[in-house]
Amino acid sequence: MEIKNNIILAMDLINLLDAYTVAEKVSKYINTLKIGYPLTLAEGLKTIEIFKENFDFQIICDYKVADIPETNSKIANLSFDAGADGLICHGFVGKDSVEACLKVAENHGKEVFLLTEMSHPGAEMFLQKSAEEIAKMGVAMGIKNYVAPSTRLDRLATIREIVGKDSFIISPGVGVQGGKAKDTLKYANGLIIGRSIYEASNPEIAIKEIIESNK
Ligand code: OMP
Repeated sequence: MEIKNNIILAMDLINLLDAYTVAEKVSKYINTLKIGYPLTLAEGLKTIEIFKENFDFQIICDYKVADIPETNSKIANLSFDAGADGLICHGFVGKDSVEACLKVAENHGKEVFLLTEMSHPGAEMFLQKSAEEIAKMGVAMGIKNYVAPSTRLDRLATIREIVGKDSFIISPGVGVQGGKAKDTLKYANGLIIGRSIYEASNPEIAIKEIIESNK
């Protein structure tokens, strides 16, 4: 996936009009939106089509899919049928559940992003202990795309080492959660950024500043 200016906007506003207004302000600078539960539960799967058709954005659906294989397949089919170009899936549920997402993605000619370790403090309690194994499982399964945290660069570096230089890592946590854009891009191919952009008084200036700071 080609990510313009290495920025994926996490569109976690819960009102379509507000989200649309932000998208209009930043669409010159980016080509990828991440849509998750907040906007989907508030406004429905139709939001995917709206952003694809009106802006030509690629859409990564962040449903952190984490269920039994049968249910994962249904979620993946609904996401890709709605127009998703990528889908974020949890790895801790194990190989069969991830395989289910992968199979549906392949049938649609779309992509799975495997979530290894999360960016928030609570990830240290349980998920961090399995993150390296999750990344290794992804490699063994032939997965090319990963999500790993910008808030712990040592962990991001370790995950990069495991998945290899040719894999594609997108990294959340830049901005409000404390991660730094330029440092993160030493290890990641793309930054997932939400509030620092959509809550800014001027999202266009905010995104331009992030782009400048990456140089
Ligand atoms: P901000 O913290 O507002 O920049 O948003 C970060 C976005 O990345 C949100 O949509 C989170 O749900 C998402 N995210 C994380 O913050 N941490 C993770 O470990 C994984 C994700 C994700 O999968 O996108």
